Order: sequence, then C-alpha cells, then structure tokens
Amino acid sequence: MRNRWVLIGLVLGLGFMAWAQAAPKLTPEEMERAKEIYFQQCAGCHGVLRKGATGKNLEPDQLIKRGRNLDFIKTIITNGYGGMPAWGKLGILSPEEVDLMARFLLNPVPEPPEWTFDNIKSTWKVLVPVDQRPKAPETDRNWQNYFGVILRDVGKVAIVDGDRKELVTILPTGYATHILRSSKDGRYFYTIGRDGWAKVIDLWMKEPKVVAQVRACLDARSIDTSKYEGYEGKYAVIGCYWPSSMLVVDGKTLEPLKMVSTQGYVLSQGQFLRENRVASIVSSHYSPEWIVNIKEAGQTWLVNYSNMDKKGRPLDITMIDTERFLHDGGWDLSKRYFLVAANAVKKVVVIDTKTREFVASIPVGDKPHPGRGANWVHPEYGPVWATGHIKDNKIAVIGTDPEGHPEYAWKVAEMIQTPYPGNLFIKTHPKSPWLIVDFTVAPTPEANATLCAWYKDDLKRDPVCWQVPGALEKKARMVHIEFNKDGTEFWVSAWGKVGVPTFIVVYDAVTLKEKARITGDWVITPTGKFNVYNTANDIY
Ligand code: DHE
Repeated sequence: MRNRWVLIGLVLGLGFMAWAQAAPKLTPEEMERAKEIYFQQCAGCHGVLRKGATGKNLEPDQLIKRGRNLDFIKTIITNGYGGMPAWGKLGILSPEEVDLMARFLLNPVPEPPEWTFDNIKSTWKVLVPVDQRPKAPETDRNWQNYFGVILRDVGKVAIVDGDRKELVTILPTGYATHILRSSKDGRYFYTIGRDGWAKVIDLWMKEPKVVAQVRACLDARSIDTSKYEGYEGKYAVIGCYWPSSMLVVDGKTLEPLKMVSTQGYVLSQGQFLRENRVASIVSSHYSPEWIVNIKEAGQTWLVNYSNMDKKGRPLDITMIDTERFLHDGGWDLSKRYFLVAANAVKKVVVIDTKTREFVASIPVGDKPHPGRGANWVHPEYGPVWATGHIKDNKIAVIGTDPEGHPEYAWKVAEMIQTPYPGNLFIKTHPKSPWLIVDFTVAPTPEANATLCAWYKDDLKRDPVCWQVPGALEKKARMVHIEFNKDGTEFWVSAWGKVGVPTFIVVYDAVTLKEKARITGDWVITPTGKFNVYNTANDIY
C-alpha cells in the first residue's frame, strides 16, 4: 500500500517537474512587466490568484488541462474570447506584450504581496483637519449639481459645475479611480481607486480639495458611508479585492478603525477562498448596516456598524449565502430592496434590507451588468428595475413591487432586445421618459460609439439609437450615463486613449438633442460621472 503511494507521488512529482521545466522562461524584468499588465488588464475578471471569477481560471495546470498551449493563448489574448476584449486587435497590448502575457500565464502564479493594518496606518493622512474645514458652503456655485468626473487613466477626478458646465478643479485621486460615492448630505465625495487609495473631497470649499486619504489595500473597487439616521457620515467602509478584506474608517478623517478579512468558504461550506473579493457596497436605510457583496464566496454580508464604539467588539456581521460571483448592483425605487448581479451565473439576487432576508435569485441573460441599474414605474408592471448584459443583446426589466404587482415581482417582466451586446451602464431619471443604454464593451467601434434610448412607458416601441458624432474619430467608447440634479439632462463620457483629449456630451433628457459638450485638454479618459444630488440620494 505504502509503495503504491510513493509511486503515485513520484509520478506526480515528475509530471510537475516536466511541466515546470516546460514553462516558458521570463527574465526578471519581463516578469515584473507581465505582473503589472496582469494587474491592470486581467486581475479584475480572472483574480490575482488566477482562480477565475467573471473570467476563466488561468492557473497554468488548468490551462494545460484545457489544451491551451502558447499559440492558443496568444490567439485568445489577441482576438478576445467570450466577454473578454480583443487586447491585441484593439491595440491595447502590442504583439510583444501578447507574447509576454501568454508566456507569463504558463508560469506558476506569483505570490501577491500582503498589506497589514500597520501598512494602512502609515498611509493615513488628514490634509485639512475637520475644525479647519468650512462651517457652511464657501462657494456661490450650485455645488449640489456638481459632477465628479473620473479621468481614469490619469488617476484624477474633475469637479465640474453642472449648471455652468465649467471645470471647478481637478484633483489627484490615484491609479484608475473606479467609483465615487457621496456622504448623505452630499458635502463629501469619497473616491476609491484600483490601487486601494481612498480619498475624501470637501465640496463646500471654494475650491474643493482632498481633505483626507488612506491606502486601504492594494486593489479595491468599492466605498460607501454610513447613511442610517444618527450615523450620517460617521463611518465609511472600503471594499478590497486584494488582500480580500474590508476596512472601516472614520467618515470625516478616514482614520483606519477596523479591518476585517473576507477570506472564507464558497457559500459558507465549499472550498476555502484566499481571494474572496468585496464587490458592491450600499448603505441600508432601514438599519445601521452596510450591504457588502462578497464575490467568490457568493455571500451578501449585512455589516452592522452601531457597535463600533464598544471596546474590542468586532463588527456584527450576518452572512447570507446568495449566489456566487456577486458584482455590481443598486436599490429598487423604494430603497428597501437591493438588487445585485451574480454575473458569471447569469442571475440577479434580491435582498430585503427591511426584513434582512434573501428574497430571490432571478435568472437573467449572460453577464448581467447593471452598474446601479435603472428604476421607474411602468404602466403595467408597476415599479421596475433594469439591468443590461455584457454578453447578451438584452435588457432585463424586473418587477420590484411584491405588494402592488405580485405577478411581476422578482421576475423578468420584459426582456428587451438590444442591437448590440456589450452594455455596461443603463440609467434613467423620474423626469425623463427614456431609458438610456451604452455599448462600451461591444465588439465593434461603431457599437462602442452608439447610445440607445427606450421609451419607458412602451418598451415594445423601437428604440432611438444614434452614433455619437466625434466618438469614432477619437477612437472613444461611450460610457456611463448620469443625469443632472433636476433631471433635465444626462451626460455621457467618451472614453478614449491617454494623450487624446475627448469630451463629455450633454443631452436633453426629453428631446435627446445634444445640448452641450464639455471639452478641454483636461478631458482625458473620462469614465464614471457622479452627480452630487443623485449620488447622495440614490436616484437612478
Ligand atoms: Fe467597474 C462599478 C468592479 C471594470 C467603471 N465596478 C463597479 C463595482 C464593482 C466593479 C465591484 C461596484 C461598486 C459599488 O457599487 O460599490 N469593474 C469592476 C471589475 O472588477 C472590472 C470588471 C474589471 C477591473 O479590473 O476593474 C471593472 N469598471 C470597469 C471598467 O472597465 C470601467 C468601465 C472603467 C474602469 O474604471 O476601469 C468601470 N465600475 C465602473 C463605474 C462603476 C463601476 C463607473 C460605478 C457605476 C455607478 O454608476 O455606480
């Protein structure tokens, strides 16, 4: 018996050595470059440990098992695959970089660095102490109609006056700032970047400034503040991809208070996950809780922050097993139900934040990607919430009113066909009759330059679709729609390449006519835009 195990061990060992020897060689410089490219372009979907999530598993033994040799991998990286962009064809990676990445993927996964609470504390800085900040708004501008515009690839956020369409200021916020969220009163913008840096911007200053900053981790995507009555702005929470964790900080100073690892088990019983990333976070209106979505484990955590002041008390966390690969999501119209995409399993999960229960898991199309989704009252289905899809030509319109319209609640009331796949964001406003949709990751530049609008009251009516003039010429993809404070117009970014200034186009919310363009040397790689009033009040 013992000999048999020795023999098996020997065979496995020899097999591993043969594979390790066959792994293509990389110089130390090439390894560093490949690690950087992997972090920038691949880790978001495939994971830093390459175990797969939205994208497939890319561990070398798994690749080999699936028959992926060097040439095959190069072809996939060049031409794209499923929802993955054609990195080579799009010119994002050169042929040498494609070759480098294919070789990198056939090598063992490098160990990603750790990040301790001491590391975090050493990065924390209050740039303007709370008592030196304005007591009332110092600006005569309508600051509640400011837009925070992410200039993604230059690591900045521009504050733009939505009334006057003027640039107020530009602030450095860190590598590939991902989202902005607002304090409940709208005064502070919170930013989180893919380098894990969180910053808070005070919009009451005549010229808004970053007033505090902290590096929560090495890779992050989400942030929110405490919004429950009595706790408004007291805390903020940062959701990290790597190391997989969340950090609770002081809402005004970003002082690090409590760190919680999110490593865990698939649906609390399956395999152990070192990489178990924090995706979307929202702040409950019913209790002092954040709703935190844990991607790989498929859990939604209800994180109660009301005991933070009690010595030694950990956060009270209720872990609900929902669906794997939770990603982005938003509130229904009543702000009681939170709907979140479990993108790789083609579902939308619903959480009732009043009863604190898992309500439904709704089958939708391939790779739902709602952003925060879009809400309106449909004449037949009642209140609905909609999501687009990355891989399907579909928009799923889901009923969200179990009391008034039970026949449509937590079901796809209508599936709209879109002219292209590759939708990233979808948005509306109570004052606009339209549901606006982009096609940022569709496979053709023509589709990337196109926007479509559906008439919300009659989804069967043909949509109005148009190619945005100037987008193709700038090789830009139209991305992310945001309405102004009073809902009379919506803004869409033209996401181009670094070094090529593009534009943000402003449309009339009723006629869909172009009203204005925000241009300037500073308009480089604009992506997400967040209107202060709408973000603070969850209007979408
Ligand atoms: Fe995002 C939201 C993660 C790619 C722009 N993105 C989110 C959220 C998550 C996430 C978890 C929800 C945050 C929340 O609500 O708390 N995004 C990821 C990824 O993992 C992914 C797929 C790959 C990556 O490596 O980042 C990814 N995202 C993108 C982009 O390529 C976009 C277009 C540009 C960029 O910054 O890289 C992009 N993501 C956005 C935006 C939002 C967002 C603008 C917020 C939408 C909103 O209206 O709230």
